[in-house]
Amino acid sequence: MTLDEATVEALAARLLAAERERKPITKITDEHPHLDYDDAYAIQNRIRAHKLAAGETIAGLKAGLTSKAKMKQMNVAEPVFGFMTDRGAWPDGGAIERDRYIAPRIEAEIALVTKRDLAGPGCHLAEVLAAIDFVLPAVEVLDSRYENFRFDMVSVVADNTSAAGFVTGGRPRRLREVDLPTLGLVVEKNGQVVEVGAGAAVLGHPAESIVMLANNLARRGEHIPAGSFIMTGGITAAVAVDRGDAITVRFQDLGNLSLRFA
Ligand code: OOG
Ligand code: MG
Repeated sequence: MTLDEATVEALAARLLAAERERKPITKITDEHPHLDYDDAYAIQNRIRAHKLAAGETIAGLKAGLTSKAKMKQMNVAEPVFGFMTDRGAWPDGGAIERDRYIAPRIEAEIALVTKRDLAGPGCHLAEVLAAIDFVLPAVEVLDSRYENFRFDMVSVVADNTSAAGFVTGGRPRRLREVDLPTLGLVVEKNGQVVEVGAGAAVLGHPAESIVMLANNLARRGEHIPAGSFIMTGGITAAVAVDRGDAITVRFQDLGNLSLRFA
């Protein structure tokens, strides 16, 4: 930890204002080059506290930068963790307000819902598999509060990993009904296929994201409560979207999700 409490609060306020006013800022490591993960998660926690105080509720947890496609696109090398609130929940088949965002992108993910508490340290894959209640498809809406999505690992953690919204629904399945590593998906934008992928792109098995999340939370004195909705990370590179764009993601075994930006 390199920052004092007042600086953590000031940086959280700056990111919240960027989100609210849709005015992107430069990455915070330009000004604080020695910022570490503890600082970054402390800023993210302050953002969470402000959102909860404003009446938003936690809708789920997320892992990001868990696939090579995403790490390459964003030029960073390690998974990051964040949260979603109810304000970002958009209905399947509905219209998303483009003007809520600065420069939205979408990405296809496999989401999992847990039925038991999961706590690190030492959380492992078998424990996570035993705790999964069901599997469902998800599309995440990303929006960086940094200009042109230009950030590094700690800056993006402070910015709640670019979390901005999500769509879920489709055809939920029990874990035994699907094979997550070979589960395929096709991302279409305005009727054209723009990305294809399969679950194994995410750490070999999307449930590994939850292992890492549980162990990461343990370092911060937190755990994954039973009943959590967790997005395991973009399988393919994220796709830029603008007003008028329609997205459909076809998931093997999990149905389709569609959204349009209006
Ligand atoms: C950071 C968030 C990454 C994912 O699924 O990889 C993420 C970003 O790419 O802006 O959510
Ligand atoms: Mg994501």
